[in-house]
Amino acid sequence: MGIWFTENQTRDLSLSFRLGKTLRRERTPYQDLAVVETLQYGRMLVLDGAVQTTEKDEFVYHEMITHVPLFAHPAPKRVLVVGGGDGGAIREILKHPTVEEAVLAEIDERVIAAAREFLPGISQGLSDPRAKIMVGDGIEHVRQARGVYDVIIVDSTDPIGPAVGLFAREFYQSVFEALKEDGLFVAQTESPFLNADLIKGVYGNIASVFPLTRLYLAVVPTYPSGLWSFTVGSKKYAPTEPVRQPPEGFTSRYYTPAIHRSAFVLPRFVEELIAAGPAKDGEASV
Ligand code: AG3
Repeated sequence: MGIWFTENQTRDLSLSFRLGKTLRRERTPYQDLAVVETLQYGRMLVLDGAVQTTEKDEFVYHEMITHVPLFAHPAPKRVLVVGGGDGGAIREILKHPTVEEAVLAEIDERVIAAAREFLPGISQGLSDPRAKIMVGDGIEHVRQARGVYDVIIVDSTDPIGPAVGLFAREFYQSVFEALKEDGLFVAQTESPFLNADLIKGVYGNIASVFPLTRLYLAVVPTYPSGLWSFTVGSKKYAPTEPVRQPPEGFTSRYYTPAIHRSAFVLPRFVEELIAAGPAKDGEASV
């Protein structure tokens, strides 16, 4: 039978992976961290029992959380990733030649260290000269930044533990102020099957701060339900259309300009989830 890792995705649903070696297991100041070999999906990073990324399906999430907002912007130069210490989002951002600086604000230095050591294909971008790594509280960093970023990407864990504040309206207000006048941002916003109330609340919160709010979907097999959502808040550019062609030499495995457009085409039940409009005070689920 071997050894299995099981993520309890809800009280009533689990996903199990047969394991090879456990490469790292530690209690960091913020969370329980593990890097394990799975036989199905390659190496996997787990934080507080929740699958963060695997070698075999990380490309979907990292390409979609970055290239959708970046190709909606005519010339992104300064990009911030909040969370995302594995470096996958940074690797993708650096595929855009307009980008001069890709800043990573990760609270847990041990995540960066584990990714550098055991997930080199994901973390490779962290050693690029255009990548700037800041170990610290992303909420504080965003609060102190004013009108400096073209794109902000919130690559957080689930809204429990250290990430709770990243789903709150006050945070989206700080994100708005940290962006340039034509900036846009995206946050990973969980599964429409399993986190409907969260999506409703977050969508409403973002829509109460940004003039343009849109939600898009991608398939991430190792995340709960496999159908994952991302929510964009934009000051000026419609996020639904790429405004540039992929640059010379650009490679991707999931993202294409057609996928960009189609990701915003939503199933009826997801449309209905976000149709309610901005949540009233006290109504947001977080
Ligand atoms: N961050 C989103 C992971 C959420 C998955 N949730 C779960 N397994 N319960 C991924 C970070 C990758 N850079």
